[in-house]
Amino acid sequence: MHQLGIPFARVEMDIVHGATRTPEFLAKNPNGRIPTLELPDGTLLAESRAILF
Ligand SMILES: N[C@@H](CCC(=O)N[C@@H](CS)C(=O)NCC(=O)O)C(=O)O
Repeated sequence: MHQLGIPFARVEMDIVHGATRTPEFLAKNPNGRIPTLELPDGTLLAESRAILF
């Protein structure tokens, strides 16, 4: 996204302490993993290769 000049906000997730296993995060990505990309319209994308594509 840096290379394409697409603005974004990066949110640090403390995976060691379960930040990606909370109900709030699992509602965004049921796999409970990062990266997870949230678009301005609320669309959510998981899986790094899918996000890159
Ligand atoms: N296949 C996934 C793998 C993602 C993945 O394993 N992410 C790790 C961090 S690198 C993670 O979220 N681990 C937290 C956990 O499993 O609770 C992708 O390429 O996006």
